[in-house]
Amino acid sequence: MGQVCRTPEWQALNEQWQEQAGITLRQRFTADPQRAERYRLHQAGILLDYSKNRIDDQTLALLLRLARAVDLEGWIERMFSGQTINTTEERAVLHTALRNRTRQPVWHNQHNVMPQIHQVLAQMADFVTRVRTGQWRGHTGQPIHHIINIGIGGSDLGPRMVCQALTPYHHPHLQTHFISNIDSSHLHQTLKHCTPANTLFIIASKTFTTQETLTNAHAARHWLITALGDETAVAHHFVAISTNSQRVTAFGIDPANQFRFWDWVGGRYSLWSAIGLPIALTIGMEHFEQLLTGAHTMDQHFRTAPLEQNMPVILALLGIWYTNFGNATSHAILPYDQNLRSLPAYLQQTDMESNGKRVTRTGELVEYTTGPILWGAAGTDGQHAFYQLIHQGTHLIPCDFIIAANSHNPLGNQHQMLLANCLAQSEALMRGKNHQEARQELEEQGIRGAALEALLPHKIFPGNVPSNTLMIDRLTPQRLGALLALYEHKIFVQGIIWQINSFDQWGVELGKQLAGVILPELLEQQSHTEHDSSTQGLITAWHQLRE
Ligand code: G6Q
Repeated sequence: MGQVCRTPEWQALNEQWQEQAGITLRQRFTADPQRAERYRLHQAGILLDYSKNRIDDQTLALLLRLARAVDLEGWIERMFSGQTINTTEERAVLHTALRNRTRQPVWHNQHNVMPQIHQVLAQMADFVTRVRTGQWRGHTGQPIHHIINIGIGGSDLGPRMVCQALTPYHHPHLQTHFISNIDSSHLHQTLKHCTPANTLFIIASKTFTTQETLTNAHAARHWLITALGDETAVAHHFVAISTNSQRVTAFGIDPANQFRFWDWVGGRYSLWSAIGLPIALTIGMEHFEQLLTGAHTMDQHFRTAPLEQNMPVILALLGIWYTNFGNATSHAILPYDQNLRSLPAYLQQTDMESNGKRVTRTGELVEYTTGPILWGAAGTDGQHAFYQLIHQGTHLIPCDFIIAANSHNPLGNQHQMLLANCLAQSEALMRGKNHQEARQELEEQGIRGAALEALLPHKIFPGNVPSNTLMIDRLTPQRLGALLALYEHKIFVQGIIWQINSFDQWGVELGKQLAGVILPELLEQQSHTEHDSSTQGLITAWHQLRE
């Protein structure tokens, strides 16, 4: 079909943006008292209010036409049915099979993948029970109290964020830690809190070749053996999650302690697989399965709902509207929930690694903007930090507000205060404060004349900042599963519209190659090769500074 920006559907949206530019959100709400009811969806326990967006029925219809022009419905089916849609790695994309809670088979190369998924889930369930009940003993016969996941990127961010999000479900006697950084401070500062006899290491790596993970794993192994004085201790304190069992065995981990997953699970989509083992250990297998169920409910909705009523599709199209027609370059994720404070970092990887691409699936340079910069923080903290720029800066930043109706830890009126802040912010961003309102406010404060005129421009808020609000009843494993699947599918839809492959990550591979070139020079195992003067200068400076 050529580049999507050359289609009549794209052109029509361009014109629509220009025509609608003068209509503010405030005007839209005044003109239509039913607006909130019309632009609202409720699925998988998530209420999405998308009425505070710069849209009307015609804009939505045009966006949906664009989605149909790129055959979105066909691509959804291609993903769910295991076709090789990750073409640069020649892989299917089947993370949805990992949370398939039906008896329906899922085919990959004429082979039903469900039996192997169930087999690993059963292996996880058995292991989780043994660790959580204290039946699994360390080398010296003591139960496990510390679980340390060693992994990075997709083998770290998902489980780390989910464990934090589901803090109220934690086992009382198990503490879970995550080590990802090659910086030895990460390992050192974590091990300081752990006793070797009570510590279980999970080495999580799809490829089992990642420098950071393997280096930290070897250091952890050394720490354990030094403390317990016996190499055979490894069998009681190390398990691995990988697609590469040969390398895991070579590391010295007993095949009985290996948990498998498959190349059709992308790293950043892998928390639903055995990579979720630290989650299951921390919150229990039953809760882990509820997480899968929540995601599955969203999967079914995404696969079967008409595009007009399809929550991931609507969120994706709104993003396209601002990125490609409104020139927005970033998108803020604002959870009003302390336990979701790592959600922005997690979604940063899911979204930016998936859609941070500059060529189409067929290798042409794209002639339009693709994935936005995702960022954000827990809402109330953000209000005292960066919200200023969203309210009165010069960038258009669409926002997602996320809030649970009920707290796991109610205290006085604090949850109502949290909710009030969340709702007030999205309302203020939508309405703004116009010239007249700002003037009146200053007059009411007794400010007059030149002082008023000087202050007035600073007190005006343009408003018209678009936002979505996602509300759930409570942050349970099931709701979290649905929320994460919602964002995964949103990203997929945007990738299809941008005609890119959302499932490869060649940019990550580059980093993996480059570090290996300079290291031997720092270790002085190899004489210096040619570098640019900056890199060379920094290497020389390091040699001078090192103690
Ligand atoms: C995710 C990426 C990347 C990956 C890490 C860790 O989609 O591929 O973040 O997860 O580089 O890779 P391993 O799991 O192979 O160690």
